[in-house]
Amino acid sequence: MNSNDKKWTHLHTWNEILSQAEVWKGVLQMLRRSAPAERIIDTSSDQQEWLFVGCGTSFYLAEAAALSWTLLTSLPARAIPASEILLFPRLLAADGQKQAVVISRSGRTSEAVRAARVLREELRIATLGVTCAKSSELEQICSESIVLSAADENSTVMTRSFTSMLLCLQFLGAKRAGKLQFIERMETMAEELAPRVRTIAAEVEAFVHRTEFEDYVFLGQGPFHGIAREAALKVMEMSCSYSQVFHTLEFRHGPKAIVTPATCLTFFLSETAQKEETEVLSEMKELGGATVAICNRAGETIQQASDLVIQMDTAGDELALLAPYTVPCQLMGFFTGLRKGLNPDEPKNLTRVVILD
Ligand code: F1P
Repeated sequence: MNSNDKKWTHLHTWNEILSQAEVWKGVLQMLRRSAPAERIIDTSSDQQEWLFVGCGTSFYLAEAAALSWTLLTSLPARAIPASEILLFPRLLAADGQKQAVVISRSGRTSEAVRAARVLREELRIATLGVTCAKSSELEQICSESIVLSAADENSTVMTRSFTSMLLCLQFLGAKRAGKLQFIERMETMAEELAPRVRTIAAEVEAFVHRTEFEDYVFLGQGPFHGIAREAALKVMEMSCSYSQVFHTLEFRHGPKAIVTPATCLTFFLSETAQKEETEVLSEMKELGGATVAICNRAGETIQQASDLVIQMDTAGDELALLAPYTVPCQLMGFFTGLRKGLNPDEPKNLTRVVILD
């Protein structure tokens, strides 16, 4: 039975997940001509600390973007939830120059908009808005904004908006660092992944239908930790399943106590630390957990220790793997939600935008 006969092909979330690689290609082409992107790079100085700000999925995006930024530019960067800026503004020590990036698909999330206003108007910090919505409050407040309207979604949960805004920030970091080869590698990755997304979807769908789990753990180091946090949120939002996140090697220090055959452990394997991360993967398999390895290319050890292996098999730089690594877990949340009789387009308890009084 092909996917056209399946009952979910009309869902916004399904079509938005499937469209990602094509949207990435368009976003990267647009950024090559983006005047705001040029201005931000030209006006930022070398002494700045970069603050990446968001809520929910957009905060986990901020985490992946901040570590990507430092690895690309060698500049200090950190991610902070918008709420922390509002509740504990003294966390933003006054010392040193800062540049802020506020991320919000809708550009309307109350905490994100309020944080942008505090940053720009009270703390006098230059603030870039990154959003998918046209003419938003965020865009009106920020000194510069990049609007990725092609990545916007009808769905409540964020999928292609997450990966596209992440690629946008990695593009800016590479541009800031003069690493134009990295931009070409992102473009190559998007070209190579476009024909593979449906295959990955079929692999994840089959895995979800042959297994059933009580809880989920997502493990990643370095910039992959932000991806692990987003993966956990996708599974929580779309399937109402209990998910936890740890730095991969941290899982040995106590949390592994929870491992049973009903625990699904997903490993986001970096290139830098793949040996050490794969050792944890093998140990958790020996403990009896169910294991999923998301990697670029899987050697024999990874294959033997995994119940499911999703390989990207792309020539891209390690940081170019962050966006495609997110796709299998968007699909894990999607298919697990369907199997539990839920509708990923209408996630329980959630609204598309959190607006506070
Ligand atoms: C942020 C967010 C999403 C979440 C839900 C509610 O939205 O928290 O991460 O999945 O849709 O809104 P935004 O600020 O990026 O528009």
